[in-house]
Amino acid sequence: MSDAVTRPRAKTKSEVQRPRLHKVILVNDDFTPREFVVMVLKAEFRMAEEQASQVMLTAHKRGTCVVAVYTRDVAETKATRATEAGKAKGYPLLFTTEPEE
Ligand code: TYC
Repeated sequence: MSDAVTRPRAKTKSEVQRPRLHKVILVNDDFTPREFVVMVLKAEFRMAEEQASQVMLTAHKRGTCVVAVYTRDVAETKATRATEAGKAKGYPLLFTTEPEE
Protein backbone atom coordinates (compact mmCIF):
# COMPACT_ATOMS: atom_id res chain seq x y z
CA MET A 1 0.00 0.00 0.00
CA SER A 2 1.35 3.38 -0.94
CA ASP A 3 1.29 5.96 1.80
CA ALA A 4 1.57 8.83 -0.66
CA VAL A 5 -0.76 11.62 0.32
CA THR A 6 -3.09 12.70 -2.49
CA ARG A 7 -4.16 16.25 -2.12
CA PRO A 8 -7.16 17.54 -4.07
CA ARG A 9 -6.00 19.61 -7.01
CA ALA A 10 -6.91 23.26 -7.16
CA LYS A 11 -10.27 23.71 -8.86
CA THR A 12 -9.98 24.87 -12.42
CA LYS A 13 -12.38 27.36 -14.00
CA SER A 14 -13.78 24.82 -16.49
CA GLU A 15 -14.94 22.58 -13.66
CA VAL A 16 -17.69 25.00 -12.69
CA GLN A 17 -18.58 26.61 -16.03
CA ARG A 18 -22.02 26.15 -17.56
CA PRO A 19 -22.44 26.15 -21.35
CA ARG A 20 -23.00 29.66 -22.64
CA LEU A 21 -26.56 30.32 -23.80
CA HIS A 22 -27.38 31.84 -27.18
CA LYS A 23 -30.19 34.22 -28.04
CA VAL A 24 -32.44 33.68 -31.05
CA ILE A 25 -33.27 37.10 -32.52
CA LEU A 26 -36.15 37.94 -34.85
CA VAL A 27 -35.29 40.62 -37.43
CA ASN A 28 -37.95 42.88 -38.95
CA ASP A 29 -38.49 43.26 -42.70
CA ASP A 30 -41.08 45.06 -44.86
CA PHE A 31 -42.48 42.03 -46.69
CA THR A 32 -43.27 39.07 -44.43
CA PRO A 33 -46.93 39.16 -43.36
CA ARG A 34 -47.47 39.66 -39.63
CA GLU A 35 -49.68 36.56 -39.36
CA PHE A 36 -46.97 34.43 -40.96
CA VAL A 37 -44.35 35.63 -38.42
CA VAL A 38 -46.75 34.77 -35.60
CA MET A 39 -47.42 31.32 -37.09
CA VAL A 40 -43.67 30.55 -37.31
CA LEU A 41 -43.08 31.74 -33.72
CA LYS A 42 -45.87 29.45 -32.50
CA ALA A 43 -44.70 26.45 -34.53
CA GLU A 44 -40.93 26.62 -34.03
CA PHE A 45 -40.69 28.21 -30.58
CA ARG A 46 -43.88 26.74 -29.09
CA MET A 47 -45.21 30.18 -28.17
CA ALA A 48 -48.83 30.96 -27.34
CA GLU A 49 -50.68 33.33 -29.71
CA GLU A 50 -50.47 36.30 -27.33
CA GLN A 51 -46.74 36.00 -26.68
CA ALA A 52 -45.99 35.39 -30.38
CA SER A 53 -47.96 38.54 -31.31
CA GLN A 54 -46.03 40.60 -28.74
CA VAL A 55 -42.65 39.37 -30.03
CA MET A 56 -43.65 40.02 -33.65
CA LEU A 57 -44.87 43.55 -32.79
CA THR A 58 -41.69 44.36 -30.85
CA ALA A 59 -39.53 43.35 -33.86
CA HIS A 60 -41.88 45.28 -36.17
CA LYS A 61 -41.55 48.49 -34.10
CA ARG A 62 -37.95 48.28 -32.88
CA GLY A 63 -36.21 46.30 -35.64
CA THR A 64 -35.35 43.18 -33.62
CA CYS A 65 -36.66 41.15 -30.70
CA VAL A 66 -35.11 38.36 -28.62
CA VAL A 67 -37.31 35.30 -29.06
CA ALA A 68 -35.70 32.87 -26.58
CA VAL A 69 -32.36 31.55 -25.28
CA TYR A 70 -31.00 28.01 -25.75
CA THR A 71 -27.69 26.18 -25.88
CA ARG A 72 -25.82 27.05 -29.10
CA ASP A 73 -26.84 24.00 -31.15
CA VAL A 74 -30.53 24.32 -30.32
CA ALA A 75 -30.52 28.11 -30.96
CA GLU A 76 -28.84 27.67 -34.36
CA THR A 77 -31.12 24.81 -35.42
CA LYS A 78 -34.29 26.69 -34.49
CA ALA A 79 -33.12 29.94 -36.13
CA THR A 80 -32.26 28.06 -39.34
CA ARG A 81 -35.57 26.15 -39.43
CA ALA A 82 -37.61 29.31 -38.79
CA THR A 83 -35.70 31.25 -41.48
CA GLU A 84 -36.20 28.34 -43.93
CA ALA A 85 -39.95 28.38 -43.26
CA GLY A 86 -40.05 31.96 -44.57
CA LYS A 87 -37.76 31.19 -47.49
CA ALA A 88 -40.06 28.33 -48.56
CA LYS A 89 -42.85 30.91 -48.97
CA GLY A 90 -40.59 33.46 -50.70
CA TYR A 91 -40.35 35.75 -47.64
CA PRO A 92 -37.13 37.41 -46.40
CA LEU A 93 -37.96 36.50 -42.77
CA LEU A 94 -34.73 36.24 -40.76
CA PHE A 95 -33.80 34.75 -37.40
CA THR A 96 -30.21 35.15 -36.16
CA THR A 97 -28.35 33.97 -33.06
CA GLU A 98 -25.80 35.55 -30.74
CA PRO A 99 -24.14 34.47 -27.49
CA GLU A 100 -25.45 35.94 -24.24
CA GLU A 101 -23.01 38.23 -22.46
N1 TYC B 1 -42.94 44.37 -40.81
C1 TYC B 1 -43.78 43.31 -41.33
C2 TYC B 1 -45.04 43.88 -41.96
O1 TYC B 1 -45.37 45.02 -41.72
C3 TYC B 1 -44.16 42.29 -40.24
C4 TYC B 1 -42.95 41.69 -39.59
C5 TYC B 1 -42.79 41.78 -38.21
C6 TYC B 1 -41.98 41.07 -40.35
C7 TYC B 1 -41.65 41.24 -37.60
C8 TYC B 1 -40.84 40.51 -39.76
O2 TYC B 1 -39.59 40.08 -37.79
C9 TYC B 1 -40.69 40.61 -38.39
N2 TYC B 1 -45.74 43.08 -42.75
